[in-house]
Amino acid sequence: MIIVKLGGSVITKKAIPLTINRKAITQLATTLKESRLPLIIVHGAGSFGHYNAGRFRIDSGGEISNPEGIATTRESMLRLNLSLTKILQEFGLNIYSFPPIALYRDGKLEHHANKVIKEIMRINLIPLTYGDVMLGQKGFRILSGDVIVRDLALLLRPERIIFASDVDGISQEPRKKTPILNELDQGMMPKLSFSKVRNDVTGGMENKVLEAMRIAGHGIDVFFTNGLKGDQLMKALRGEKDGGTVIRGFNHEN
Ligand code: IP8
Repeated sequence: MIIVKLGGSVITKKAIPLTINRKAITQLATTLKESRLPLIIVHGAGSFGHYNAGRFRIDSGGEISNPEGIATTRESMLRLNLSLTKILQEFGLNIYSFPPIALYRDGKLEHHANKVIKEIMRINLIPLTYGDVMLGQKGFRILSGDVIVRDLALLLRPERIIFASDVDGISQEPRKKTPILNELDQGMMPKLSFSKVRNDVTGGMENKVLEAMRIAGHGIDVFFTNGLKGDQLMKALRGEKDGGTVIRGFNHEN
């Protein structure tokens, strides 16, 4: 099983509020279908959820109590999820979509998520969930798709994780356009710099890399790949060379 995070930077037009990137989703759908791999898909918020969360000054920092902000952000995530589900379905990917609240209780991924996901996959359906505004241990919070990916990875122990965004991988200094790293390890973390992202309430690439390091610490390989480039994404899905930047799993526990 492989967990794929489809970043908002791929599936939406970042600069245009509430607009999907149909061309990119179509391309993604083709590659995912061709891969014939058992997938779990998590998607991000892009110019839907991040746009509305920004508008209502909601961020991932703490409890959110603005009902209009919650309702509007959530509605935009449902819209994005439906558009994505429809296109993936048109390409023959049989999606079973659900909000993350179906798997969480008190802000923690429930053990029963294991059974739910495995039952969905047993009959070749593809589980699809997404970053959302969700009831946590104390009130509503933004739950990033990256955190869902980490939680699912630790529970389900997939073969590998793919973070697909609009860049080819991780570079040491993106502002200076230094080359993409083939591999990244813990020791290199302090040397990395991240460019500031506008309209992102969950921490952008920096947060993704931190979550990825945590996942890799459980012995699972994590790839950062370009979801806009079919060949690169396919290599990452297959765990091959040139699939972007890889963080190799360490401290194998099994
Ligand atoms: O784009 C954020 O999810 P992410 C979810 O995966 C919302 O970090 C609602 C902004």
